[in-house]
Amino acid sequence: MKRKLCFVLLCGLLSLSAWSQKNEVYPRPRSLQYGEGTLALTAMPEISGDVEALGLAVDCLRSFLPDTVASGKAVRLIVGKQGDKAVRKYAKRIPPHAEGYYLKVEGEQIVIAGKDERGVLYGVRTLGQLLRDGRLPAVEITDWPEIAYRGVVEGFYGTPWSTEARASVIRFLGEYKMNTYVYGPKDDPYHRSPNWREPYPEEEAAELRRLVEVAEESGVDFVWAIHPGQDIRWTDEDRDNLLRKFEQMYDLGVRAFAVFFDDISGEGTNAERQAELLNYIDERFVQAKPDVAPLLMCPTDYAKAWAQNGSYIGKMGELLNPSINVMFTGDAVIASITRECVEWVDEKIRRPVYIWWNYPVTDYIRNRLLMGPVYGNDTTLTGEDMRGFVSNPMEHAEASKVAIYGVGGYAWNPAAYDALEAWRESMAVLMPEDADALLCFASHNADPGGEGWHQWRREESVDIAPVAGRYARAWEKGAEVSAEDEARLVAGFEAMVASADRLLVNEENPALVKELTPWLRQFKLQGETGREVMALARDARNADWEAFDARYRHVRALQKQSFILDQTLNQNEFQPGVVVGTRVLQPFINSVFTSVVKAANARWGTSLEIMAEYSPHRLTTTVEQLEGLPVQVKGGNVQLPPSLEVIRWASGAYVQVEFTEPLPVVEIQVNTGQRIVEAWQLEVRDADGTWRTLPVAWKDREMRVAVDAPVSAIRWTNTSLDTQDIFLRKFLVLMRQ
Ligand code: 14T
Repeated sequence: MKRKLCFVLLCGLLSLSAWSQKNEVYPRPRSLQYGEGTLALTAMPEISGDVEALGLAVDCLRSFLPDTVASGKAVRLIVGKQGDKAVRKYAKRIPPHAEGYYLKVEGEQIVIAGKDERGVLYGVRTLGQLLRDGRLPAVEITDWPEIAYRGVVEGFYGTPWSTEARASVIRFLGEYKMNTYVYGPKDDPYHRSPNWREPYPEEEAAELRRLVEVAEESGVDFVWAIHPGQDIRWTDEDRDNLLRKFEQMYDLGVRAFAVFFDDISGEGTNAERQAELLNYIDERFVQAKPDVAPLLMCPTDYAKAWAQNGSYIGKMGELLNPSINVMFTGDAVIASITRECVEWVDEKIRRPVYIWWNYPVTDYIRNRLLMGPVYGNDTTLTGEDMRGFVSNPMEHAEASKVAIYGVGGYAWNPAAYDALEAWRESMAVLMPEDADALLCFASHNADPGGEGWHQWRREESVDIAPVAGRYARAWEKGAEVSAEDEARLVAGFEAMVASADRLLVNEENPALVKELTPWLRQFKLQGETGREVMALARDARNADWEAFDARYRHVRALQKQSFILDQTLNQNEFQPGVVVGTRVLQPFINSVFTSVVKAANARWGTSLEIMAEYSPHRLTTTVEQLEGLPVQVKGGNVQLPPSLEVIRWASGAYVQVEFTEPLPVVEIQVNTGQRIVEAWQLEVRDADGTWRTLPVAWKDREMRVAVDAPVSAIRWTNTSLDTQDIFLRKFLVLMRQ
């Protein structure tokens, strides 16, 4: 009972610890020393310093203090940046780093001495975080950021963020001492080819102007990026087109610019021409205007996997003016940032790299959310290794804040960054009252899945994974299950249902709830299915046929509801649908369901279907590992989920997918992780019921066979005399849409 309670309370306890940390400063300062006692601060202090010149810092102060002068003994705030008269006494305490600050609370006095204007602002932000219930702790802080540029690059494909969403993220960046928002949504036609030459229409221009203001108010640099590479001509005319566009953006208030050359083909990829253009822009525009920040560029070979011999990227290093910052995504498009890769690219580009981190972006897996902790990047990297670190987020702006918060902590001070702590804290920042429910949801929605283009993976459902593994293996082997494990799993599923219910009606963060709703509905169903499958296992163990029979029908109904959600919500042309808990929970539920129903069929002589997820189509197989595998319907195509383990395939064994009716199959794609030609046979059953064998053809490392006829079933057979071990990385049937 104690254990069970422990688990039920797990999410709650995590959030409690987040609560007790709430008055800690985030990102964590370099050095923080608490002194004795506290200071009451309930109104604006008496300021010594040039209030006019302090600008943003004073606005920020007003945001958390009422603008009335305190009655009684007034608190004195000595504030200014290096060189200001007010803080001359503290000159030696100011850290010699851009955006750094010194802060001291002692007696009735507060000192904030910044290295520069940003530093003063950050000192005030820290003060705001220290202030709880009108009291400040006595404290001495010396603090500065490790990485110069920190924040977000809105650089994904898909629906660009709304102006509201952008404003909200920009304010969030400022709040947690990030200083950069790079504007580069792939689906803004005025950012990219073919319309990059055109000025923004009035309405869009007005919205961008507003965002520039929000950034200004937040202490964040708004960097506007152009993406001209797909159709640029290396002529004076296009060069002038680009500069004219930059001038228009300058007129809207933009003071930082970027040029992206990623994801293009053809003439635009020419390294020398790119460098020539960038240097020209740098000299004639960026350097020529005293108030424009250093130019930023994204190269065509932006990941090491593509930059292999490094000749393109090496040329960039050689040719580009030294003040131009160069972006890079790491070893691969989606990757954890390693020291080895950073050192490699730094040497090639001859300057510290500006990391474009492709997390939590989901434009390649649009049916998922990535809400796990930000972990895995090298924590020994310093400002000498990296000039910038920005996160490419999801098209869901609010949900992306979980990751953005983590990135802020990492980039401020990699060495002191604690991934799990930051992750838990972010829940309380986004939803103070329902932080535990949000944490429960986030803990099961973290892994990109490793299918398709990108292999990068994330841990998911970490607390329950070992328990789930033990329980599922026990059922598979027909062994005794542990009552304790069973109780923990049931409690885990109940926590999911409760969390989903609470989050669905949460009123603290409507924007977040709106983004999450499709996934919350799927999450609730998954919790209910999990709970019912656990009960089904109990009914089977108790040999209670009546209970089992009723429960089986219920589980079937839940599975079908989940299928319907996946076919109706979040429909897009790339990865339509809504999936949750894909790494641990869904495979667990499927595996237990399959084992339990198999056992029931054996015991009662029934032939209940064992295929776990609902599908209108059927799978039959003599390959044990594939039994119960769902036949998925994705965007009108039919597929089997990719196997992540080797599959033992006996001589003559087959897998067969049977459709509800003859369907217009265009092509069949099978990827077994190796090139095999002779020992396998692919057959289709035509509309008239006759089977025919298809000639096998290879494209890249995959088998692809054109069909172009109505087909009622497909069969894939090991025709060799031996058992074969293969992966089933892909089994995809493309339909005429
Ligand atoms: F600029 C780059 F650093 C970059 O990452 N470019 C795109 C980016 O816009 C996108 O959000 C990201 C994640 O999908 O990856 C890049 O786009 C790709 C990457 C591919 F490997 C598009 C197609 C790919 F095959």
